Amino acid sequence: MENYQQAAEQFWKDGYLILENFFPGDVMDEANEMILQHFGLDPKWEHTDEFISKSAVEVVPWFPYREGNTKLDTIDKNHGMNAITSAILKDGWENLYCMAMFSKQGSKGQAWHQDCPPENKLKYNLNRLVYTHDINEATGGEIIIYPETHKAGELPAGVPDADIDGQMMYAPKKGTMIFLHGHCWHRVKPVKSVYRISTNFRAVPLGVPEDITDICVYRNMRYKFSTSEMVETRV
Ligand SMILES: O=C(O)CCC(=O)C(=O)O
Ligand SMILES: [Fe+2]
Repeated sequence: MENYQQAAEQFWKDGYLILENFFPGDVMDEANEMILQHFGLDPKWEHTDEFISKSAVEVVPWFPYREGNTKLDTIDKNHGMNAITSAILKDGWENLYCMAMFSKQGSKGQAWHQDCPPENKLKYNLNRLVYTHDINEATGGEIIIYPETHKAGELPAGVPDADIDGQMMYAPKKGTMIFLHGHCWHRVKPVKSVYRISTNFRAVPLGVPEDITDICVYRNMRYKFSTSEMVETRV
């Protein structure tokens, strides 16, 4: 997309922006293969059993750069992706981390959440999600987003993965890129295919602390990943 300004306006209106065919197929295939080799088809859960059962989140994260693996640089340094990021985060931004996510067949996906607490509107993460393989009705694992909720405050308490009127469902194809505000309510549908991979090149506006995504807001709790504890129960 040449018109970065228009892209940024769309993002700030909706809380997200979906760009299809953003990355070439061969770049996606190579990235997907590399990530799949890391995980295999049956990786161990990273999180505690309590978290998995309570949160209705079944996803295993991997941070390749923390291991000195720079094989995703073609994506990380993509000019268009970073130019749109600069248009969205006008006052400057920096990379937070790159996180590949794996969900195995039959897993629940991810329940409704906000990636970080919404109380301070200036403190948030920007998800830059890249899909390295097709997601469709057969594979499951669609992403559901509730438009404009980056301005709506806290995700209401309730059933963790129940439909909410007004939600929008998307099945990103290989090469799709989604910019998504961390306060915007979102979830991932259960996975029917052999695996589901997505990769998040997370960024933050300048001045946002690097532990911004440590506490995640679900409909039934707030969870702190660094200490593996439920810091709030919600009813
Ligand atoms: O994998 C996806 O489609 C969304 C993952 C997600 O919720 C996130 O990275 O914050
Ligand atoms: Fe998320």
